[in-house]
Amino acid sequence: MWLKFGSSCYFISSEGRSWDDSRCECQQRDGDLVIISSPQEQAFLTGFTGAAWVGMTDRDQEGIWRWVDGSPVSLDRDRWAPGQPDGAFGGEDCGELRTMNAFLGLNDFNCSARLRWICEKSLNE
Ligand SMILES: [Ca+2]
Ligand SMILES: [Ca+2]
Repeated sequence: MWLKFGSSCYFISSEGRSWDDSRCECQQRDGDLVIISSPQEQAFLTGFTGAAWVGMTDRDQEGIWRWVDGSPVSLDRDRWAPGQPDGAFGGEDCGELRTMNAFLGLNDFNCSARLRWICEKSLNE
């Protein structure tokens, strides 16, 4: 499913893959996993799935979250699900967007989990 918001198009998958495989899928469509650069963009993308991969990781440096373009992820509590990122289960290095009753917002999760994903493609390029 493709959606337009602002100057980007977004693809929301119906199947689930690991974070790396999801990123490949996006790159094959000339996009990348979504970079959520504003609260408005996050609000728009919230609600389509229970959980979906987004383009952030702390693989390079544990606890330092960056988007796939290298920009820093906001540490604003309003953007993250309660208590996240928590590095649970020995380290969770990939980012997902959750839409669940008591678990709403960004979360760090195990990169090999198979989740749906959101790609972004800029209309300006
Ligand atoms: Ca981590
Ligand atoms: Ca977590």
